[in-house]
Amino acid sequence: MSLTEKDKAAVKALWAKISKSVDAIGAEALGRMLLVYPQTKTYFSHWPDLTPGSAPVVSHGKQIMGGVTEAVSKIDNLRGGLLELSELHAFKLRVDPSNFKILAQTIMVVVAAMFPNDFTPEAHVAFDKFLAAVALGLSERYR
Ligand code: HNI
Repeated sequence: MSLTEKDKAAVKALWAKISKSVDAIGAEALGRMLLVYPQTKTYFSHWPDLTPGSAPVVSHGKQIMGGVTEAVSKIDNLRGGLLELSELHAFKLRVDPSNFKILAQTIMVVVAAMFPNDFTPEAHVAFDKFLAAVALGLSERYR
């Protein structure tokens, strides 16, 4: 299920339209992840407030989307390009990789809700494949 050149072009085109809003997308997607899939809260129990819109959720949402932005720039080599982040999540943070799919899903929901006109079926399928490839890249160091 690797990304075709067409998929890559569609992801970059979508990104050009939404990238100015990545901080808001990240905050909303992370807030939704913690609310809708409360099992994910276990990794953030050291934060004072895990509710959507709280300061740590907003600031960490930015960080996560910084990682996704980096992934867009490394779209030709996601398995090699995300090794450091993978290492961090695998060995330091010990995040179960199944959670990457959960966050991918909430990111897509938020992009669809915020950018209904840009989130065409073609953009959707390409972005879904891209986020699955990011999840795979982030899982690389677990094996
Ligand atoms: Ni994730 C820290 C990127 C998914 C739990 N994460 C980061 C950082 C980046 C990042 C960047 C900051 C790194 C640093 O400090 O150097 N995370 C990403 C990306 C994805 C992702 C790109 C998926 C698209 N992380 C997840 C998921 C979980 C997660 C799904 C758990 C459910 N991440 C964490 C935790 C931290 C973290 C926990 C440390 C946060 C803190 O403040 O302690």
